[in-house]
Amino acid sequence: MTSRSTECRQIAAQLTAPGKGILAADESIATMSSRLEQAGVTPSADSRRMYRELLVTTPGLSDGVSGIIFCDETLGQVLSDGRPFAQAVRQLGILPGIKVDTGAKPCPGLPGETITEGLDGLPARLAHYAEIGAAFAKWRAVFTIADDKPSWGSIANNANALARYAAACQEAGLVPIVEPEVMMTGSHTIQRCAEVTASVHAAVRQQLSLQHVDLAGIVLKPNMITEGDGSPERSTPEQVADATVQVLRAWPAELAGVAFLSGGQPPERATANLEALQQHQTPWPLTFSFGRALVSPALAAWGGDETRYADGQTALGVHVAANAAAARLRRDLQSA
Ligand code: 5MM
Repeated sequence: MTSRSTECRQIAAQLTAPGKGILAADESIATMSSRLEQAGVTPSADSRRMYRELLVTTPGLSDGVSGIIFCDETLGQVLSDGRPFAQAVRQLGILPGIKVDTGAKPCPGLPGETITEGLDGLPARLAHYAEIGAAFAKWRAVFTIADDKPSWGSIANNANALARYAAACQEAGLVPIVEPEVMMTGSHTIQRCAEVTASVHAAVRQQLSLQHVDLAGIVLKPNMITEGDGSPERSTPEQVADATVQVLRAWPAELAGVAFLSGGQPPERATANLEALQQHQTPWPLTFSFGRALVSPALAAWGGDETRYADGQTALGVHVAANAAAARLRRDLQSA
């Protein structure tokens, strides 16, 4: 094993350490600007920087957060005290990560489906991010469920890109977070979500193997298995956990860990599902890599008002603590 593989394995284990999870604060400029605008904040490079500073300076953040995913803009910015974001979070004992895909773009030949781009020039970009302090990276592939979707073409294209990204990351000494997201959008059943997610994961596993990616040096970031957000059903946390673990069981034991995305679930539902997941014995740790389920309450509580800065941080702290407690349940159960 090379020293880079050993390093990747150590970082992946650190990211999924017991009782800790990942904060996804890597919204693209367009997404972040529109979320700030909805919260009443004028979007600009500085308001995005201020908002990310609010997040990373939340008291006690490192008690429940092992890593934070940033976007390129934030990694090039500094806190009010002049420290670059990567340096500031490392000083807290939190690993900085970087979203390296350049977004899900319409896929020629597959109307209504996307291919996540960003492979061109990736090794040079990864080397730069490693040099400025990043420890891990993230790439998100997006799959939408409809009667005829996702197509096999979309699954094959995106699985191949995810695996090529993962291999490039490990060569650069960065841990790849591999995120195949089957969207909650739609009126599909929980069974259909399970079938689609299982097919996507099978293709991703095959491509990771073809690209010689070391599974002990990656973190898988999947969706939980739920019905669509337009479905009249509402599965219980136990049903979600059962269905999710059943799909995940196809992953080998050497996988370093699983850190779920929240996918637009209300924060309390995402946390309840994470709690229920801990009741299952699995060979890999199960934790969170939530974006909206952690930051939406903080953004709403702050709203760009400096007198409510502490309210934003309190809201983030409360949600981090709840999810870290959920992720810690598993160890408590095992030692009981
Ligand atoms: C934070 O949002 C991430 C970036 O999204 P865009 O590039 O589309 O702006 C996103 O990849 C996020 O990390 C995952 O979707 C998980 O976030 P949620 O909110 O689903 O937990």
